[in-house]
Amino acid sequence: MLSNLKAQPADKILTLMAAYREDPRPAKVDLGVGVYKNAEGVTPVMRAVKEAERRLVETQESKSYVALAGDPAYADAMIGLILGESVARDSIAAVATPGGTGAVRQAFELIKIANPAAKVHVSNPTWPNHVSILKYVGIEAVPYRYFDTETRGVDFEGMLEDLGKAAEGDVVLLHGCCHNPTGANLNLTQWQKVVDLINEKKLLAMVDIAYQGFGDGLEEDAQAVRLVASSVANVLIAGSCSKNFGIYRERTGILMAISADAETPIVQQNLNFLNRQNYSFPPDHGARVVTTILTDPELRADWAAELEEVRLSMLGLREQLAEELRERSGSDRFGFIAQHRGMFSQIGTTPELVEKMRVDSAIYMVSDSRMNIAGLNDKSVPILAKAIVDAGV
Ligand code: PLP
Ligand code: TYF
Repeated sequence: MLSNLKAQPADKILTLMAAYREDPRPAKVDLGVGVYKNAEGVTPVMRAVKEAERRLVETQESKSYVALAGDPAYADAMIGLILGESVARDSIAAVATPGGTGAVRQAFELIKIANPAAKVHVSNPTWPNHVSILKYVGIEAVPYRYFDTETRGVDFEGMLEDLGKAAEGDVVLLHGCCHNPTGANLNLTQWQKVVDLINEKKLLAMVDIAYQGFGDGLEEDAQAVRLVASSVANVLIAGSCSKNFGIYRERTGILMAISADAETPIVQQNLNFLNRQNYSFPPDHGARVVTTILTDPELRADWAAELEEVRLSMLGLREQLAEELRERSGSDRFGFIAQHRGMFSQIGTTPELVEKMRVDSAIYMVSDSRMNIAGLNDKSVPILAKAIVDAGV
């Protein structure tokens, strides 16, 4: 029976990660998968995470099951981090999930239960997993215009025009900050216009926030999701701790649901049900580490300080690369790299030129021309700038 199986489509980001590993060239530059790396190319365990884990090892008395929704203290801490005081706690249903991906998956499943006819409108482009999970769950993904390949900013008029065609009850999937893969983001005035449209058309807003603290700062990056959460009737939020706590492999995420027209306990019960159907109790270790950090003022301050260093290092690399490209190309056409925020920038070139940079200069960028800024350092910035200009981007 298993002989019926056919090969499944591969993830282009993970495929690239494998190709990079196999490349013997010593000067190779990995700008593929979205993992933070410091100047030495290391993805460090954050100081506060180490300390929280040490405390956990010393004090944890049991590894028994916790609860289907995960530890309530984790939900409280994450709601505080993402939503601040923007929404009353008792109107939020929340469950711990295996990573932000687990939250995305269950959000789609909740949508399928609540409204099987709903379509999910996704930015063009978006994180490839959004599209593939939607397909797998059996929900139609409808792309809306987002990235302007001329300006490398947001095609905001196109976005509004496309979202204006959504039907009542449809879902608009938005990246809370640090858009993946483009790096181009809406400003708050634009967010307000999107919120107005969502309300006017009676749509559900789904916000995926996986990079809080990587853009303009922890609070700044949460402004959009807080605006949506406090002004749209039906909101789903998929949060991830993988990047901002650097705990990728611990699989730590959260799904929140806020509804003005449903009873929170019923929504909560559905979220718990989905956890039970999919994997029963969610992973606890990463969630407990995060809770320990967020609820201890000293650890929290240390974590926020280290995260700020990470953010500023990526901003510095953006500025350095934009400047290097300005000098080498003799034009300002790469200025957008310093305007983009988060881990990624899509430079907006063809898969052929991306491939050329890989073959000629051992530069590994995703075929859609997305590069992970954190994969750079002082030495590789000039190499990349030269490769970009030599390739004729
Ligand atoms: N959503 C987006 C847009 C992402 O880029 C990621 C990537 O890591 C995630 C969600 C979820 O990541 P994870 O499942 O590792 O927490
Ligand atoms: O976009 C990225 O690179 C990260 C990591 O299937 C990632 O979000 C990439 C692909 C994938 C899961 C995570």
